Amino acid sequence: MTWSPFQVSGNAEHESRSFIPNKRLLPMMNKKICMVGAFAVGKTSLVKRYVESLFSEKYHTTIGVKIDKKNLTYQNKDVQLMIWDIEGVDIFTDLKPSYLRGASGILLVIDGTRSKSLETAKQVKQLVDDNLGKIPTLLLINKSDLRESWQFSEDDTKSLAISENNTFITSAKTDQNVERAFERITHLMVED
Ligand SMILES: Nc1nc2c(ncn2[C@@H]2O[C@H](COP(=O)(O)OP(=O)(O)OP(=O)(O)O)[C@@H](O)[C@H]2O)c(=O)[nH]1
Ligand SMILES: [Mg+2]
Repeated sequence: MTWSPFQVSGNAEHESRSFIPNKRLLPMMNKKICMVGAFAVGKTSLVKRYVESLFSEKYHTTIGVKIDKKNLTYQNKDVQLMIWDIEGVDIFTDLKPSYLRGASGILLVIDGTRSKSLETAKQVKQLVDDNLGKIPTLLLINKSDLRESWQFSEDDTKSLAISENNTFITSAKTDQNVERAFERITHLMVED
């Protein structure tokens, strides 16, 4: 078994039932993560996979924002992730800067099967940079299970200026790299 600094302890609701006040020496850290990108790239599916270990082929577009919580322990620090799953950008919907307020980390999601989602990601990244400055940001190239239908290569994503260390090829369907991506953003946010 490989060593990991993480211990995942389920979602906040489950955690609160077994909470023992005296056990905690340090206050819990709260970190807000925003899932952003074009519509239908898989933002909701990635959160559902990470928080509930579930996947569905059905598409229910997100209206506004949905917030999920996940508790974990990172290097003996209790961390509560507040995951803001924000409605996708399309011709009718821009990313609302107010949703970004207070974020400590960004997961920018694109869909490998739709090159338009990369174009949208460039605009979204610009808006995030303008509003939040430099904060930990990962690029998730999602739907790796459909790789034969991908419309662009990893090289094409270089214009987003997100390093290789912070780029993950994911699949909410097969669970590829989903946990690793959330662990990486947690590491960056806690060490920040
Ligand atoms: N094959 C495959 N399908 C996926 C994957 N992730 C999401 N999907 C599908 O893509 C569609 C859209 O997924 P959502 O998670 O709702 O996408 P979203 O980005 O939250 O969409 P909006 O809320 O409209 O912005 C759904 O039909 C999902 O089942 C994946 O990794 N692989
Ligand atoms: Mg959604």
